[in-house]
Amino acid sequence: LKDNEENLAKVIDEMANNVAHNIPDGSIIGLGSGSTVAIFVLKLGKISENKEHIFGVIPSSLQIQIQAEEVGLNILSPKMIPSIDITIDGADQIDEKYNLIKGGGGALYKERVLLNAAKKSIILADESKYAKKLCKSIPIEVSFFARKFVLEELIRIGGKPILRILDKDYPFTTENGNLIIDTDFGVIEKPEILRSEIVNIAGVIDVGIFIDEGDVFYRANRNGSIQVFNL
Ligand code: A5P
Repeated sequence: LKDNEENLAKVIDEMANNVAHNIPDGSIIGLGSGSTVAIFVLKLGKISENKEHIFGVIPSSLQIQIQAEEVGLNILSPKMIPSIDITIDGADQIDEKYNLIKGGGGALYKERVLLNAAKKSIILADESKYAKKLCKSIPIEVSFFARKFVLEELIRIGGKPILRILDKDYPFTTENGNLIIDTDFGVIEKPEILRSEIVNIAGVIDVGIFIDEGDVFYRANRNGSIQVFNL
């Protein structure tokens, strides 16, 4: 099993490297969050080391901003968001229609903004993320004020909501100062409809179901292959 995981890690590394090398010089890049994007950031840092290649990046979280700063990337202000050329992001799950579950790290709100603003969005994931249908818990960002109301509404529409809690019972808070309610809906047959049902609950800031957000999907496989799906 360990060999298997090491193998997959190598393929993810290669995928991130390929994507980084294909980013045009001078691009303004939106950065999602998570471990896969962190590997991409490392590769981008390597490329820009020789100073011949300049990239500006706009991170979706402190997690990825710290990584980007470490490798010397040029961090741009959010006022540059309308000029993003490419956003690179990961995902928690991808269904066969390329709908996504995102928000495992709680960065869904800013990730959605960066994905929407970009001229082109690229999603990087390994084979474990790909599924026929979405079935993981959906991260839902809610205000503290509305949390109990939203929790009850989520139960009413058929979900099993759990407030995201850290060690020692501290609530997880997003960078926007909100809470996350992870909600299990079992196998999701109609992600678009479920998404709009949840978004319409007062107090919901954002929902980790992403429809039509990616243009290109990369898939790193254990057998060493890398697949690219252009939508
Ligand atoms: C962050 O909030 C999520 O949307 C990430 O895209 C997701 O958790 C992917 O992270 P990994 O690349 O670590 O799986």
